[in-house]
Amino acid sequence: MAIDPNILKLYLVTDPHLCAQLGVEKTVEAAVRGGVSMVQLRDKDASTADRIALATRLKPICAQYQVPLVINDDVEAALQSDVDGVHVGQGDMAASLARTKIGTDKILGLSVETVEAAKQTPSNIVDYVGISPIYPTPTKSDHKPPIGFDGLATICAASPVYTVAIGGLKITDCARVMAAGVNGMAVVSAICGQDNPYDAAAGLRRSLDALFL
Ligand code: TZP
Ligand code: MG
Repeated sequence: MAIDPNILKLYLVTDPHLCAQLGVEKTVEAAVRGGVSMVQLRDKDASTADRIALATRLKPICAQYQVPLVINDDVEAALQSDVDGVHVGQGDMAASLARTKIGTDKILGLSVETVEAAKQTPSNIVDYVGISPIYPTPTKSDHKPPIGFDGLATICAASPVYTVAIGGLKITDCARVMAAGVNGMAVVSAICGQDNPYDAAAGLRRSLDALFL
């Protein structure tokens, strides 16, 4: 519990398909070198054993840059690989149960798509919420209706915990994302699958740092 909100500034969520050419490990390595502040291993189709294996390879890469690594959805994989935490959605394991399983020291993130869900977020259990989707995005097939920047600001204001925005965000969105009041910006395709993930991450980080002055 009690995270430093700066870890949310530039949050990379991985996608094995978008990263296929370079691979997830090399993409993450380039991204953390470029200035990503947090990484979420997200692979909807992998087994828990696969996630543990990949997380175990990503851990030293992230640790070298003091970048927290969390796993999407899979509390068991997060526990067994001893990463920094877990991120759950509204339809996944209940946040309270996830917290009980991971203990008080690990990071717990929760996805919220509505003001109601944000308001109901237990601030003694959840460290941050991921608010989505800002735009429609092909990266997540089952996403909820896009909320835009006004929706983002409204949900952010209703959230009792730190916040990060996600869904179709590109470098050109940095100013509008941060103006909505969130602590950071999460991206998949703006880094994964880019010709040069290092340049993509570094560019995003420069834009965000310029707004944090
Ligand atoms: N959760 C809500 S939208 C999304 C996730 C994982 C995908 C975001 O991907 P991209 O490529 O940054 O639009
Ligand atoms: Mg989920």
